[in-house]
Amino acid sequence: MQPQDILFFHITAGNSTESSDIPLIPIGTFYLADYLSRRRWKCRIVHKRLLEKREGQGSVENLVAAARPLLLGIDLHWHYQSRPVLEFARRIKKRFPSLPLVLGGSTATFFAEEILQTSSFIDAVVRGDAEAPLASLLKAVRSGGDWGLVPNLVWRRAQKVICNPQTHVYCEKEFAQARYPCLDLLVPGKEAYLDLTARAVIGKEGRAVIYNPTRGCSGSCVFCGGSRGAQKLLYGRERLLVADVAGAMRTFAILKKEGVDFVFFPLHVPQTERFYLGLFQRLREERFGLGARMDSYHLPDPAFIETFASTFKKFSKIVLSPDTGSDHLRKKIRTFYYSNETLMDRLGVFADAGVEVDLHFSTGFPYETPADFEKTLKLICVLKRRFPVNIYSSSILLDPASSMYLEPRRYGCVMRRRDFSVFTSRHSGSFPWGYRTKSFGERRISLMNKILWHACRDGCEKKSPALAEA
Ligand code: B12
Ligand code: SF4
Repeated sequence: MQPQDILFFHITAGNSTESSDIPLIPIGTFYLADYLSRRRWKCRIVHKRLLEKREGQGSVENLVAAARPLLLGIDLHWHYQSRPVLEFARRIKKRFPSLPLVLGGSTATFFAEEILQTSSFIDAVVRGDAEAPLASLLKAVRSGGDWGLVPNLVWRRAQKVICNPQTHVYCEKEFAQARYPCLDLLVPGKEAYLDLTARAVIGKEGRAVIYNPTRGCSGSCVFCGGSRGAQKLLYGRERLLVADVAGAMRTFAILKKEGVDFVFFPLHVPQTERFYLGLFQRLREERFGLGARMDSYHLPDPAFIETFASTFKKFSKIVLSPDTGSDHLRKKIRTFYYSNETLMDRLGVFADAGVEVDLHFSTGFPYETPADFEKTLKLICVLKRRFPVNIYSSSILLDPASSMYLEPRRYGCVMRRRDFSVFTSRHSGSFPWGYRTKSFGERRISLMNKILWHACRDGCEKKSPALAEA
């Protein structure tokens, strides 16, 4: 490895491609690497697990020693990574004591001061968007300049934690100039990462990439750490940024060159539908012939579904998250409401258009009662009988910065603890919920998750062993 100015490291929470093991690098890390490269800073993005799998124990230390970077950046975006990220940072600091370590991402942002207070081996955290702050920090490290002038930085001077003002917020102009994704910067190489992404988002081999044309969200789902309120708190973002189609086509030209055959798009909010319709038209005109998966938090309308079907290859899919089978509860806990009846009508449209659908349900929501949980199980049963859909359960683990985390009492919830140790403790794996609701304690929520998992797999065909236990 040639000398580098900054190495970005991604640390997974486990070894599988399950989303809770955080196999994927935040897409923002690619934007950071692109931003810095265009300003002539040399950087690489290292996927630690893939590197060690290919080159064995000690390869990380060898790589850092060869690259001799000015700075080492570690993403701590998903709270599930908290413990492994801290363990990794401690290990690197021990071996390279004079190398400054900087963290960033949603979770690091939320707990920035606490991380600096409790982990002496971390030198700084960048809060929120990190493009300009990292460029400014690199300059300060290289010239021995004052870290006090770096925007968004939380750092330590003589044992004291200092929070510089959070003045940098990513803007439309920067978005329009970005060249995403910079796959050539990946270590141990893009092939392994494209394949890992395919396994994580479609569950099979391929060359897949995630493309998000937005920053921010206009929704306010109570359990979500990426909602409008969380965006304001963590990133200082006042509104949703949406890319333009011309900029997006620059990304798709890169994907074509790289032989990418599958793209994952988030479609959380309805405001992005217009952008996507424009993009799909260009992809059709230029005969891209891609497969696609799209995760949607609202219910796309019939015209959108038809357009999706005519743009992407067969077996492309849309993933919906009705979350609960109770209309009443759905209305209370999330934005972009639709009823069970509308959902079932729309599933007919999906089936007619030949678009595959995955549905995700969960439990342990504030306000949820045993009757609501029953409705979820019943709806799953009906859906499995009537529609050719795949149904999955996903646990809601309390996101820091979600409104449920910030104001538990407002939602009738009680938090076990509210500090960073909730996410770094040894027990966080076995009892990760960390809260109780008015109707359910942690054990009950854990049990309901098991029942839900069985219902999603077996429908009404089999009685869940967990249900018998209950
Ligand atoms: C698109 C998306 C996905 C995509 C793409 C993920 C990816 N690879 O980035 C998919 C569907 C794969 C996904 C999966 C998951 N996601 Co998701 N996802 C989102 C969503 C909708 C948008 C994120 C985004 O694109 N942001 C824009 C990019 C450009 O910003 P960024 O990546 O954050 O990067 C910026 C900063 O974080 C920082 N930064 C990033 N890296 C680094 C590194 C350093 C060193 C520094 C200093 C700074 C820094 O600077 C960047 C640029 O300014 C958000 C909700 C939201 N509206 O934000 C949820 C969200 C981020 N996901 C979440 C979760 C929980 C998950 C999953 C664990 C499971 C799940 N519920 O789906 C998995 C984990 C998958 C994995 N890592 O392997 C939570 C995170 C809560 C938390 N704090 O832990 C969120 C907030 C909401 C939610 N509940 O879904 N997700
Ligand atoms: S879950 Fe809701 S609040 Fe969170 S990103 Fe999706 S639409 Fe926005």
